[in-house]
Amino acid sequence: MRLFVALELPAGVRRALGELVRRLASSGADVKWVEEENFHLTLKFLGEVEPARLPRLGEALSRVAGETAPFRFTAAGTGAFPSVRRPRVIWVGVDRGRDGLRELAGRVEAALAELGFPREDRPFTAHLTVGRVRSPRGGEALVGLLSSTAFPEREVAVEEMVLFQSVLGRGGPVYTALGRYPLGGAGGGTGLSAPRTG
Ligand code: 2AM
Repeated sequence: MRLFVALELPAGVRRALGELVRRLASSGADVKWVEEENFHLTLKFLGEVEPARLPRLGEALSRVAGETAPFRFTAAGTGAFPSVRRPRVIWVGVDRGRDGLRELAGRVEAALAELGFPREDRPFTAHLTVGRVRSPRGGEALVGLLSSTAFPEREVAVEEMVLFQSVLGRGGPVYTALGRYPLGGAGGGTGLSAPRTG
């Protein structure tokens, strides 16, 4: 199963990201834009995972979430990796709350490293991916729009982490929440790590 750990975004923020995508897409550039229901903030990409590892994975995520107090971040501004002039991944950035996100991602990484999941070789940079460039076609118009299009600040309350399964298909990926892990010790999470009995 192809898995990743992420934060969901409220519908209002996803709508605002969808509007941004419509504006950027008017460039006609060859970009695979993220569907409105799919916007999220990735904390850790796991890749292919044996289903037998799910219970321990759920326990680890539940523990990390329980040890982390809820916090807020703001999404603001647009940018691209590796740079706005040579965009490959187009994103909306994080302004306030960046440290909290980095810390949470670091705890997830450390807990999963104990279970044998490899660490990232790149440092964590909080971002909300809105599109992935497929070819250079229309790139100039896109670069122009990227530098002139703002994404006004939006606040997001982080109250739970979500373990998602990603199924890749012709129409794009379909993400399904396998487990939800409330922050701040509000319980053992739902889904994979339902409270144990006995
Ligand atoms: P992103 O964080 O830049 O959006 C599901 O595929 C999520 O995991 C995506 O949001 C994606 O990038 C993130 N991700 C991180 N590393 C990945 C990789 N090597 N392959 C696919 N997705 C990856």
